[in-house]
Amino acid sequence: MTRIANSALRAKVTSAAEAAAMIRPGDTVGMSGFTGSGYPKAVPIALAERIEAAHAAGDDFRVRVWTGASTGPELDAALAKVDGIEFRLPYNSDPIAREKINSGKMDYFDMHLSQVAPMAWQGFLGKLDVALVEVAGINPDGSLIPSSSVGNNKTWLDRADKVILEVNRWQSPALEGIHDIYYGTQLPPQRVPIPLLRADDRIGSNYFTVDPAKVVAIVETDAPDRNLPFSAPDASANAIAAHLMEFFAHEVKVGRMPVNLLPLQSGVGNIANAVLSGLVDSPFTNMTSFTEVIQDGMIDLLDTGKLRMASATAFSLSPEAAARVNADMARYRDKMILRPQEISNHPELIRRLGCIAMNGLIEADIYGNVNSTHVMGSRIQNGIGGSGDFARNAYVSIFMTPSTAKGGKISAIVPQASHVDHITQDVQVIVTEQGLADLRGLSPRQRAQVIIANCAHPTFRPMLEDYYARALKGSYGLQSPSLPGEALSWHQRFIETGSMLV
Ligand code: 0RQ
Repeated sequence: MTRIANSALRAKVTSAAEAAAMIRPGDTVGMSGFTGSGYPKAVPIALAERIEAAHAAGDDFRVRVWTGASTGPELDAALAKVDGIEFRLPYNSDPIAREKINSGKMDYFDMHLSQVAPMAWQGFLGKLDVALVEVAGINPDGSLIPSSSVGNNKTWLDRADKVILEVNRWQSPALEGIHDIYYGTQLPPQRVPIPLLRADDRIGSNYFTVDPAKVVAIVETDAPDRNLPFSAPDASANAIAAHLMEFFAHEVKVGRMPVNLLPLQSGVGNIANAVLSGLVDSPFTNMTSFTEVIQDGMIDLLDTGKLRMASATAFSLSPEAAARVNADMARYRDKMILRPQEISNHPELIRRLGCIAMNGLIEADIYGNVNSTHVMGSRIQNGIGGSGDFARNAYVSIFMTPSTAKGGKISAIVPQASHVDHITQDVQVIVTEQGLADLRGLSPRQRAQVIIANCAHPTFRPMLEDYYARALKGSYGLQSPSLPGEALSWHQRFIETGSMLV
């Protein structure tokens, strides 16, 4: 049965190939999709086929792609494989697109996720030609039932000249009512406070509105969201989770956090998911989350009743968890809210609610500068995503990582970060399987001692101690002692020998 209840819009149903034919070379296309959910699944593949045929005929055909965050293989991989993406923002985790970016074939603008919609409205990103958005259904009045992610869809639908919709029957009809689409954002000088005081407040509508005259094509699909499964927590992830549970208990004991903690934000990746699993066995109850993605671990927490509600912009579920949640959406719907990412990640709201931010890192230096994005300072892994939105504005900003990477050849704690996403002021706690460094109120020299002692792997700790001792003697200044000629030599050694070890 069709999910398009508006007859005028139903008349616009067409094939994916015909819809893709409406996208021109050089167009900027705002696509739905956030961490493998709610992305269009048919038109990008048809567009990739068109691009491949154009390239075979010797024609240049590439598009500029804006999304919410990462998407699925039918979008990023399909288009990247045929060299169809000229420019991409604001976040990518697809391996094929990553390879194109790192080989210089694709331009990538890695942005704070909360800033994408405002910058689009401010006109800083250029013109948006087409919105290509997956929805779960269309109401008789033409309003749209959002899908399993909200992302920047409201902004794409409002800003684009043309709109192409994919109506996906695979999405649970019970998604209707889970969304909270806030239409009150303004540009300065008209901007007003956002009236959200608690993580579970609803301040908007269940639906998107769209000008029906802009809708040029509608494609019906029946295809699952495709997220990668999480790996089961290993000993290292469990140790990190245990250190954090101890930290939370201590914060409650000394009166710096309430017994049900504060709204949790949990980043992408296996470690973040493992920490959520750690909270399942914790004494904390009646928790809330104000975050950007709902992962498997958060579903487990909701199932135990320890988490009362989760606010986010998207699901980021393994295939098993997605099937489980989809089958029972009517029950989960009352405990979840999906918002536009400019609201889920809004600095004003994160600061007001006092979120506990927990994000992954690639490397941290001995002063607590964090690199979340660039391996060896130059090769993009994913992007900053929402980590900056949360880290700078959180009540307490926590970063976590195993102390080594690539089978122990790389230390996650280094003399100097090879790229900095989060400056020391935005990093209050670092935790590895070795231990936790509480950096609040510490000077750079005090931070260095705690980070080396508590977080570094025993193999690399003496090397860091040796570097720091020599920096204390030979540094140009002693606020943050450093030896510039040596500080990045660990990275250079890895590039040359495949290991940071001497
Ligand atoms: O590489 O996939 O080739 O094995 O990085 O690392 O250990 O699986 O860790 O899944 O927790 O991801 C920072 C990438 C951590 C993530 C990062 C290599 C490692 C592996 C993944 P392989 P792990 P996680 C809001 C929050 C930025 C965005 C963010 C991230 C791969 O947390 O993208 O926080 N964060 N968003 O081997 C070389 C090192 C390394 C390293 C790890 N020091 N050197 N390689 N790796 N450390 C949510 C959103 O924004 C949507």
